[in-house]
Formats: sequence, C-alpha cells, structure tokens
Amino acid sequence: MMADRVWWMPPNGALHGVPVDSLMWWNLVILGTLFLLAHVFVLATMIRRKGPVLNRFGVSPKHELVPLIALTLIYAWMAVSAQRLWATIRYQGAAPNALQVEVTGMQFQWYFRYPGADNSFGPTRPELINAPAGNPLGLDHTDPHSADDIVSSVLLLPAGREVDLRIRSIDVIHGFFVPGMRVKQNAVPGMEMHIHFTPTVAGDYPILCSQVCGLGHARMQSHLRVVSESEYSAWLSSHSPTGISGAGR
Ligand SMILES: [Cu+2]
Repeated sequence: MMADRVWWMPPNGALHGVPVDSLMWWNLVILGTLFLLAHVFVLATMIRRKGPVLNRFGVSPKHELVPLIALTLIYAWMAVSAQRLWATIRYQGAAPNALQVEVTGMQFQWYFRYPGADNSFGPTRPELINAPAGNPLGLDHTDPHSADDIVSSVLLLPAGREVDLRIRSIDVIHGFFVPGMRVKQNAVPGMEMHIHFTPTVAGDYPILCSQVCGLGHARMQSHLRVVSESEYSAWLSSHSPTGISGAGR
C-alpha cells in the first residue's frame, strides 16, 4: 500500500496488469543497476592512476568479453520477455464469450455503448448524431438492434469477467487510456480497434485521453467503475434502452 502512495504507478486492477507491472519493475531495477555500475566504473577509472593496457576502444581486452556477453544476455532477456508479454496481451483476441462494449471518442467526451439484450450493436448514422437530443452516437432507433442499446458516459464493468472493447472515434484521433487497467489504445476515425482485459479489483478508475485532440483535450475524462456481477446486472436492467445514462452520477 505504501508503495502505491510513494511511487507513480497507480494501483493495478486488471489481470494482465500483474505481469506488466512485474516486467516494468525488472526493467527499472536492471537499468538502474547498470546505470549505477557504469558511473562507478567511470569514477574508478578516473581515480586509478595506472591501468591495464587499453585497446583502441579504451577497454582492457581481457575484461571486455565478460561484460559484453552479460549485457547481451540481459538485453536479450528484456526484449524477449517484453515481446512475449505484449503478444499474450495484444496479439490474441478476446474469448468468444467476452463482454462486448463499444467505446466512442469525440471532442471532448467518451461514450460507452452496450449491445443490450439482443447482444448486437445496432447501426449508427452520422446524420442522426444529436447530443442535446440524447443521441450522441447517431443511433438509428428505428432499427430493432439499436432499440435496446444502452449508451452511457461512464464505463461500468463486472469484476472477474473479460471485456472486449471496440474502440472508435467520430472526429479526430483520441487515446483511450485507463492507467489503472494498464490499457492504452488510440481511437482512430474510420477504424475499429479492439482491446481486451479482465478487471479484477472493484473500484473507480480514471479514463483519460492520451492524444492532444483539441482545445478541450484536458477535460476529456471519464471513469471506469468495476463492480460485482450482481451490481452490474442491476445497473444494466435499470437503465433505459435509449438515451444516455450517467451510472449514478
Ligand atoms: Cu481526445
């Protein structure tokens, strides 16, 4: 708990966040140690008057091979473990039964859409976008698939269940960033980007925009509420199928 307050990493609330944080710490420890060793070596060489015969690189030939091999092995381990972790998290799709939620970024707001009882997102049309009238995403309410869609300005998720987010933008490039979930993905107009994770710890987590997307960028914030499965079901059923819900705001 103390480390959470002293250091800059926000508390982790996601399943994949544990190995991500672990790799981050190993990288910091290794690079910090090498940084210190390099300075100690430089100081020692400056202080010592008589040194061994140096080659044209300024290093003793008999002393350069061991550190060189050690450094190569350390850097190779760091690169391979980072690549493997990234591949596990990002190159594999979500499980077929993962919860489906759509995230839409727009200047300067995030909207979250749940597919409703039919488990299918209805069509959206740009000409129907009308935020003051309660339709910021341009849902076509005449379509039966849209009729039960739930649009929220807060992302509510049940703990212990994988979520598959489809991230999009309807104006410029935004950055969907949830530090507490160790999740960051650009929202690009015309593209649908997927990111999946499993929230494990109930609580409130800030959602930010990590791309400077205009004058209101700094206030483009929302929050993720991770709740129990029963609380999530109650929230879903209590919200009207149309319009914007504020998740208790
Ligand atoms: Cu933005």
